[in-house]
Amino acid sequence: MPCLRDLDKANGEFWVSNPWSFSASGENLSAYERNGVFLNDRRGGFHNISHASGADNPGDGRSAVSWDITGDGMPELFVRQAGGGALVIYHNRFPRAHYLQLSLRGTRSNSLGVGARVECEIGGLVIRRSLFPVVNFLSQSPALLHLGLGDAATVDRLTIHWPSGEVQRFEQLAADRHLRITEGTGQLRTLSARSQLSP
Ligand SMILES: [Ca+2]
Repeated sequence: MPCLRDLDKANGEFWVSNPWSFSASGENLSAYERNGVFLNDRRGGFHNISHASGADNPGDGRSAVSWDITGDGMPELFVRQAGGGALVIYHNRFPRAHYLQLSLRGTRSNSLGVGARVECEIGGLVIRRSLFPVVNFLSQSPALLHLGLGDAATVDRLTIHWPSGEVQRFEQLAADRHLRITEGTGQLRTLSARSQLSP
């Protein structure tokens, strides 16, 4: 397909007939703008930790999702870039914190519990999450919740508000495991626990 007009190369315009060849041709839609990573300071603000994270590469980032593939309770970051190229996986090397992973199994609600609201109480702090698997360009996170608990090794109270309207509560749950909770049964099943062998 031909270029429709003259290019203003002085202002950075360029043309490629096949956008999927960007990485091979060395072109970049975002003018090599570096990816950004921001850390929630829990006081309503964010710290720019892009450089310190190591994830500030200049690729044409199009999607970012996370999941813990090393089994240590610390989610990895997956970044996919336009024009093909490598799927970049950033290993999470932040200091270890306690966590709880939740899989929901609906009976009256949908089978994966999508749309459920979860409240997790630890030491007077309430963490609120909704189960909506993150969907980016050609990517999606698992239909699970990952709750970072900081220094708390126990969850004081966990409340599940199912899409059906049912509410379940659990008290004094040990952290650092992946739980499956089934709607309406009060059933908790530990699917996995933090691996002692993972780096
Ligand atoms: Ca990990």
